[in-house]
Amino acid sequence: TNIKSELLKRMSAGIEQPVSGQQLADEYGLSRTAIWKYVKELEQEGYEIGTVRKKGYYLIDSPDSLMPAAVQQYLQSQNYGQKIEYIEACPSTQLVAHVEAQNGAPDGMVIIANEQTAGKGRLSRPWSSAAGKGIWMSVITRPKLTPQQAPQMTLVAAVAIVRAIEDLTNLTPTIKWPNDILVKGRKLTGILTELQADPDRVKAIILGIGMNVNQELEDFPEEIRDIATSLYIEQGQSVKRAELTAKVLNHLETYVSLYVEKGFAPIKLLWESYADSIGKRVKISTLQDSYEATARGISEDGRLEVVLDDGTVRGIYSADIHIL
Ligand code: BTX
Repeated sequence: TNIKSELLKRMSAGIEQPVSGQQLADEYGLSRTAIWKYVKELEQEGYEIGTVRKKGYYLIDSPDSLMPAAVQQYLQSQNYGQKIEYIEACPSTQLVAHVEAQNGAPDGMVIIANEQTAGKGRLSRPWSSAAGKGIWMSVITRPKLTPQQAPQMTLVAAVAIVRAIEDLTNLTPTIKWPNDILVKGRKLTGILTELQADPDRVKAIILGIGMNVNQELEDFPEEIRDIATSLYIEQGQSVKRAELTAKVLNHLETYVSLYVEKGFAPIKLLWESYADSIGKRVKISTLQDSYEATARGISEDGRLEVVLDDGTVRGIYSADIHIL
């Protein structure tokens, strides 16, 4: 995989700078035939590869693949994404990630599926995860945090995802507390944060990230067509999922370390700069009740602060927010 992602990275320089199989073989202590086999594997995965006689290989076209090498060629991270388990289809990557985490998966290991047949949101709501159209992944993280600090990881992830979208598109997404990333008020991405912990120590935080990338409206189930959107719908142009995945992982690693080292304050600032509900009238629905208030900001520990009509301030740990 390592060599495949290196090959992809180098071959993307195009026909002007073909990659010499001999040189790569020498660098990695392999035979030229071994390199050639990797090239054949990539062709089988849908890559179109050209050869210049006596010079080497170059990339003509790449599929919209999420296979490990496709993602890893764009990584700049230490740990995040350095180990990827790719699954063609599964019920939910969260379930796989929980088992992997229990079995000792390293910090930053990623489970990616091309399709989820039972993708889930919060409170066991369904998450539509069409084949080949989005990024459905679970990132296993092992930050040094207390269980009380875990919910803020949702906000850390939201900032990382917005930055990645800004890197690759001209869109300006907003964040709706706690876990939605919206474009023009429609849901582009959802985050599901799950925890494995002792009473005083986080063992693993599993960040489930669902991003709508190349769907057309008809790819969504009818009941969410007026609330959901994708990057393709918003900008009329498709995005290579592998590159976006890598950008999310690069930013995520940076912001998680920032959070662990400097606390929530720097994340809070970034988060608030993307937030769309601050200062607005909102309806708050929890499992117990539902009421209206004005959103004021987020607290030092990531709760949403709202001002009730009688002037009292309340900090909310978890709820669904509807902007009125
Ligand atoms: P949520 O509870 O905030 O959002 C779920 C709600 O969003 C659904 O009830 C539905 O109305 C709407 N919805 C469903 N599918 C989509 C979609 N594709 N786009 C926009 N809106 C939708 C959000 O929960 C958290 C989602 C996390 C998904 C990831 S994917 C990888 C990982 N595996 C897994 O099973 N879940 C996570």
